[in-house]
Amino acid sequence: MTTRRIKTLTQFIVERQSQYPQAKGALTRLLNDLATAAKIVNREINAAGLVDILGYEGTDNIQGESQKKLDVYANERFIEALKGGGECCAIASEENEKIISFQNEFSERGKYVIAIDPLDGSSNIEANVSIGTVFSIYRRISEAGGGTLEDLLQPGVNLVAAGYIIYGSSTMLVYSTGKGVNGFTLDPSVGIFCLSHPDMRYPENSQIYSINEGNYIYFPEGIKQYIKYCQEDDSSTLRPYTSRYIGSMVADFHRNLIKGGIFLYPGTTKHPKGKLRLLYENNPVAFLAEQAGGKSSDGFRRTLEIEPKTLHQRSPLYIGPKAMVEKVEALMREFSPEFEKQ
Ligand code: AHM
Ligand code: MG
Repeated sequence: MTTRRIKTLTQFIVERQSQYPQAKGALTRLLNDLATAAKIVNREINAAGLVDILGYEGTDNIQGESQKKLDVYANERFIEALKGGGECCAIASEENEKIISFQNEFSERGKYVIAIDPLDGSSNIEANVSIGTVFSIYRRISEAGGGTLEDLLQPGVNLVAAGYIIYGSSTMLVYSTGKGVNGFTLDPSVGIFCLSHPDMRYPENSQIYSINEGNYIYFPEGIKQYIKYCQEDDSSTLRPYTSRYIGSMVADFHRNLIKGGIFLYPGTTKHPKGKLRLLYENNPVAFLAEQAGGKSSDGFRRTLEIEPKTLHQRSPLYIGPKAMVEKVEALMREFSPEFEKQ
């Protein structure tokens, strides 16, 4: 019987770091801080059915959406871990209107800032459906002290690393530092993330499309055309595609990365910029998609090149294998050019 050697997340990032003699281990520690918070959040999510933690917290987040207790809990755990870890000097979170700048004994040392959605897809919590945490890591551009808004309003092309944690039938941490995408599954018996999905790439033959078709009536004509395209019969291009939509962006993205598919959250006639937030939802997955051989776009522009103007700005998202995203872009240019200016 042969046994495969287990590689833990910590071993993996230390090994990677040793390839860069100038690296001082700050990013390694930062990723470890995120992994630690993820394990605590994971424990709470798993226990959510058992303890009285489900339900509305009673406060609204800055988007006017009701927060659930677990959103608040996850937000606190990630902030706490990052603040205590000392490598991060500011955080932008979906749950906080303004940035949280760390003015503490570490703020001189912290070289990085993080934009995070601590619990994405939270409307799925009560239904025991997969949810996630998604994060972007940038190098600070301000000189010293606590991080600033300017540090966080960087375009995705400046990302140093990005990733997500998916709390699903198993819990996984997937991340990239710009050298491919690697996935680690949490072994709950010992509380350690182990490398399970090395060098993740979109598969050759992709045939899934993921979109909330309930909003069809408000979609740009280009997207209506794309949905029609997905549903046509053409065996040479593996159509009709299969439709899959969880309603948790992290989980939809993760499934599509493994099985091959495009995720779409369009701008609509009611909300031309769509729903998802550029800094802590679109950019991190766009970074991962590109690292996995795919593409991400707002229909006209590469997601990572969009210049952020505000912390919580929204942007349409079309993300997946290159050919699929390019088909959407072609149809948007042909049928909905007015959305380029939105
Ligand atoms: P949230 O951050 O408030 O949880 O909202 C983001 C979520 C995404 O995970 C998901 O893709 C999308 O909202 C689903 O929206 P809709 O219900 O409009 O399809
Ligand atoms: Mg959220």
